[in-house]
Amino acid sequence: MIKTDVIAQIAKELFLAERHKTPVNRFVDRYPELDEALAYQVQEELIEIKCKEEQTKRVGRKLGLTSKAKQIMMGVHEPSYGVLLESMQMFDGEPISLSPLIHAKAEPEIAFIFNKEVKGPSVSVADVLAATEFIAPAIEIIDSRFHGFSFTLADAVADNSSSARFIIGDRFYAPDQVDLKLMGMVFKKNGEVVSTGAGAAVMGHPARAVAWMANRLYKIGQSIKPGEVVLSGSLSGAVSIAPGDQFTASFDGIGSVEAVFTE
Ligand code: OOG
Ligand code: MG
Repeated sequence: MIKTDVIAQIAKELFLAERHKTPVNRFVDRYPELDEALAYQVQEELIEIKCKEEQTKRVGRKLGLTSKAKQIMMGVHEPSYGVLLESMQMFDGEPISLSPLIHAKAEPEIAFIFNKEVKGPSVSVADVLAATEFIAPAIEIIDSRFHGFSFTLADAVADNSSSARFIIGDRFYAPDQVDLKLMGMVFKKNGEVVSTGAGAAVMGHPARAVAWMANRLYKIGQSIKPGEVVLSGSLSGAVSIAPGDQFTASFDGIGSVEAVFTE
């Protein structure tokens, strides 16, 4: 099969897997040519389809697999990134329906909101912070379109890094108000602590993950744009969700964000 056909085929299958809530098998076995570079092209195609079919638009990006906890959990050794769409955004405390999702999991994350462009090739932690207008607590809801969350890095990249929904806390903070590296985090499910962590769990500093992505985006002629939001990746392992569950991610100095789930 020629490359453009492979890209179109995988993107279509992933789109339909999400729409019909029918998970698929990983693609690397069927398409050995699916490497990371090709997978990012599939992701672009998938986002194009979703924007058109769901009448939505891009609002930012997400990092994935930036913490050791997540890399060990998923058996990969490198981060990934994906696109956040307006249709994925939910509000703090707003009930989130699980019915469109296959096997959703929740992750505590730190969100960055930019008011300047962040463009590679040599973006540093300081550059990211200088372009950040606000940071805020966030919860990401991931949902792999692969059976049992079983995938290689390339598969997950094609699947837009398992993006499904995200919630950003209502209160925004200037990035210099806190030490993002040392910032403590407590993640609770139904009032019980399910994980704890610090900002440094994300590649030593959450802004380092964002810098990594900006430098990767540069290689394909892209950048983080002013106004975009970036989720810097989970500080701990992802936690399964059932209807009725309530999650709170609390961060030292920037408050908390809540996610509640219904059928
Ligand atoms: C990939 C996405 C991981 C994170 O924050 O690490 C991710 C996955 O584990 O399905 O969003
Ligand atoms: Mg995440």
